[in-house]
Amino acid sequence: MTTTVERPALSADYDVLIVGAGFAGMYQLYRLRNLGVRTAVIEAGSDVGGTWYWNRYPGARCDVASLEYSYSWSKDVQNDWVWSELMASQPEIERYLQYVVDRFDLRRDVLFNTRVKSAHYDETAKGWTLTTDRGDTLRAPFTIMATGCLSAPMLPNIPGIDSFQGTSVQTSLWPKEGVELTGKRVGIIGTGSSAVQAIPEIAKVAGSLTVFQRTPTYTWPANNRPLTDEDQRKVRETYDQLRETERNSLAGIALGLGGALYAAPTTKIMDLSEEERRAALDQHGFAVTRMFADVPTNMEANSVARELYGEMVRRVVKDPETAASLMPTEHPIGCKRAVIDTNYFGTFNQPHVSLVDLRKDPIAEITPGGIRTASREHDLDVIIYATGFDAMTGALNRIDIRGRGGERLIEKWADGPRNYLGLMVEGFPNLFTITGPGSPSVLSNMMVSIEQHVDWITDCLEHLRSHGIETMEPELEAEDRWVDHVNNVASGTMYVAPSCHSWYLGENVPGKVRQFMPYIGGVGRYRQKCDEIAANGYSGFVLGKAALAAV
Ligand code: NA7
Repeated sequence: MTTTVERPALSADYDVLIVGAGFAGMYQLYRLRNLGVRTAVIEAGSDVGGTWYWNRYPGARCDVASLEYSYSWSKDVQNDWVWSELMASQPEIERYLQYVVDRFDLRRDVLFNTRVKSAHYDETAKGWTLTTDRGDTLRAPFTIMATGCLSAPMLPNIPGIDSFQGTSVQTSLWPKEGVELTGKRVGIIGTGSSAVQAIPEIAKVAGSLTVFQRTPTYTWPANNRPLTDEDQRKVRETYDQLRETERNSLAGIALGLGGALYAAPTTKIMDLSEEERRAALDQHGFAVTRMFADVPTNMEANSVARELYGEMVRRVVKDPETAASLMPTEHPIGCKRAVIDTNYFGTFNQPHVSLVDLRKDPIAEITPGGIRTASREHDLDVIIYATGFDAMTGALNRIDIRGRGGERLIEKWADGPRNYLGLMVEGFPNLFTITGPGSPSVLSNMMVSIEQHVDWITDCLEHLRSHGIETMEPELEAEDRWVDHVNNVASGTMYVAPSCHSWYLGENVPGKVRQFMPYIGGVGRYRQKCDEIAANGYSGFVLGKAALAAV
């Protein structure tokens, strides 16, 4: 159920402002309301959902099992909500959040259809002033950015992009009313996760589908399926234990319901003979390239896995030229975020689906009638841009955020994001970032990381209140140490291999400095560090008036 809400009247007395009404913003609101903290949430969309509000393209689906990609903080919700599939689709996830929000009456504190334009720290008032595109000015001592990691959509800079006379649409800004694709000549630019999910679904209805691919993608079968009563019963019996395992795990995932995709490998591909590798390929298909411990760490093992992957692509895709184009050759397995799919490669066997390999035949321009590549014009009715996001920092940098002395966050982060624990930035007191760069965030089950951050921030705010502390920000040294630590744990992994270019490294955004942004140390280890720091009286942070005056 989606309830239309009146815009709540603004107050002059907020304690905390939250930006974003996705899963993070809604749980944060719930926690703060229970503490009696006066809170408003500002949200650009017309309803809750965040990522799951904006990304409603055909085939949009979560890649973590629904029984795990769900709130753990309400036993009632956990017991009452029944997921229909192993991995939930966007409509189901959106319905779930709406159900939670209705159940706890959370909408009444949200200003929908309102985008935050600026957030400035006022040193005299010791608080934040936010302005919006609706002309609002809101003030509060604390601001929490729940703005998401993949929420600043990117449009490519292609000549003629505005000249197209047909329908142009971005997967990340898919209209609620849908897009008419039936029988149409559809072109899609991009082959990242969004496109890989959308392509098989669009092919079911489009008259023709042309995929414009710059970089081929490693993708693994999702093996999605309806959840059985037995699945549900098993998980419900041990839910508490399961959630605890998630919290102390590497990626916030405990069940491994996705099969080999989520199992922690122990054996090494380099220990297998050629015959054994082939046998494994015959038995497990694409999954074989995710089943060995040395593939993510050893380039030779990675090359072996890539050969097997190529063999699988050739087995599925009938046209040899298309198969060759679909096989990633330039980057190792494990460099980019793992994509999962349902019949992605098989879709290219359909006669009305074609692939344009932009490495051989680059886009020259968008024309009124379609897309012109170096070799020819492709006439289209619809162009879909599945061209990604300015990840992790984009949503923050698109707001004019200024801290002490008017310092701009975008300038502080000109050489890459710097913060402490991914939670707070030196020079920007009383500003929290949920799942910010430098935290496990996109390398984990987001729900686990969101809950951990919200709980930590809420405990922190309680601590500040009960100790009469007005301001909090990281020490510069603590921030520097954390940034070094984040970089050190990533070094030596495929994520930062010289041949790897990914949105984790910010390399999809022109001018963005190459820096591995998420924390790869694991959610369990990270939680432990955050808890230790809190238990030590928030070591590494400067607390209170007197200390700040000396900064
Ligand atoms: P991604 O994974 O960043 O994919 C974007 C795709 O768009 C990728 O294939 C890009 O190719 C392509 N792209 C971007 N600009 C262009 C231009 N100018 N020409 C051609 N192709 C272009 O974004 P997604 O939305 O698919 O997925 C993001 C995350 O969301 C995903 O990892 C999940 O966590 C959920 P490139 O690789 O840059 O050559």
